[in-house]
Amino acid sequence: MTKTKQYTATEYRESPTILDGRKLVPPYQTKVVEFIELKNKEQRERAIKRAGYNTFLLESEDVYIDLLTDSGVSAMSDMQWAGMMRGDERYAGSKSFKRLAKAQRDVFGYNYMVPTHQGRGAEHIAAQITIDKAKGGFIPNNGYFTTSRFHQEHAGAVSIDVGVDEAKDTQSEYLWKGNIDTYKLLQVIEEKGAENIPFVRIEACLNMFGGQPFSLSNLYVVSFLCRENKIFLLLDATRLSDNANFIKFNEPEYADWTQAEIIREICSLTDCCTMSSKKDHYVNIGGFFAMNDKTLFAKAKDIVVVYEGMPTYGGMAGYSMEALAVGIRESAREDIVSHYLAQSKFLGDELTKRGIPIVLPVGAHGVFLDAERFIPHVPHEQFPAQVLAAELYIEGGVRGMERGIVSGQHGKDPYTGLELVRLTLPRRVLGLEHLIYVVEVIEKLYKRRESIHGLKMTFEPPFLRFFQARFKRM
Ligand code: P71
Repeated sequence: MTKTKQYTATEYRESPTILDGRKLVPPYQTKVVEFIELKNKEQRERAIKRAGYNTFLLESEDVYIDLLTDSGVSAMSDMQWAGMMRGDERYAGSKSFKRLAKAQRDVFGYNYMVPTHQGRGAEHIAAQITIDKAKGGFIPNNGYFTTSRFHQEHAGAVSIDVGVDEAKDTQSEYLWKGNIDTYKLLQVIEEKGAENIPFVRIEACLNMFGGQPFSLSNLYVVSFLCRENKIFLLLDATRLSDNANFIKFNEPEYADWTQAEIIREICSLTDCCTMSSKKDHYVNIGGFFAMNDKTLFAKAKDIVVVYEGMPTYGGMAGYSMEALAVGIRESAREDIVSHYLAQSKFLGDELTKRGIPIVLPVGAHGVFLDAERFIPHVPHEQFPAQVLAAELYIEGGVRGMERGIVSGQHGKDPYTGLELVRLTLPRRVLGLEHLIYVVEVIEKLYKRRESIHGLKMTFEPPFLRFFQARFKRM
């Protein structure tokens, strides 16, 4: 594995292009460009109205700077594109799968894997084979993710949040908001009984709370508790390389470890992982379910053939597996990951300097505007994060994603979660100039924040409603 140059503390401190110890200068140059265009304000007004004030329903040609997600939108490297030419598309026994399986073993270290079309495909299989529908059960999570919770509950279990309280306070600067509160976890184990817990799930760079990492010391305790109680520990390894990078830079005990070593250590403390490779493996599509247990692997193979495809391609083409195999190895490289984490930090710092309320500390994959503080006059029932995302689009053609009551509300429960607009940075795609433009747009919007009013929902789909819900202005 490539060892990257280690900078001394002084070298870091003295360079203006280094932020929080990470280099802002990209470790790449651009070989292909995609042109983008800013539509005028009237066109933007019309476009968002047509989209029912839901940024998921905008046409991509109407979007100038697309910060909807970091999923499937990274720029691939030349080596990934080159890999695609080697794709072995034969139905069974593909060489591309062997290269993917080897990359998985080298970087993450699990014994077995089944590829899936993306993360939720892996979540589906994991939930189906570990949860007994008749018996149900409880799944402690460091925080929920929409698709993960859906699959746990669809399979018959109840998801329980055992994350730390700091994660729910956007202004707490606690570095490890992705940690599991081990006291809460123990309480759930005692109350529900270990035999009623199909697995504990810990997500890397906890998405819904701002892309917040867990610490390795927390994982040691969680892993110990799971092993003592004979409960499977499942890692949602989406953005794992980002989490490992945070550990290297912020958890002093591991400062001398390479990012690759930290990734391996995290995986070795868990029993299996679900992965959406569309994020930090820089591919447009792909994911997998990996595990150490032979019996679990056998069950996964039984299910994958029904819902995805042969166990040697799952939901992927040979060429996708090749791009992924290369992307997995790139994700272990500290220079590559450090660069885009520095971009998130840059965007967050510039907004903070201007008094704009965001989730602190800045997490992995972008910056989250705190809509409750940005527009405190708009109540939950009028969808503050939804309207803020719509107004941001109108202001400057910047597309963010609602992460509030529309995506977070669960059944009839009163909503107690955060109201956030996620500005997600596609990896290796944008330059600092784009980010400066985004800062200017948000600053203008902040100045006219009192002119922003709430929305009314006019269409609500039955599942994962945020994807297709429609709204109108109050
Ligand atoms: C993101 C996504 C993609 C997404 C999913 C649902 C609503 C909106 C956007 C996907 C994740 C994720 C974590 C932690 C599993 C998945 C599912 N994130 N775990 O953030 O962040 O993976 O999309 O490949 O199926 O935009 P999948």
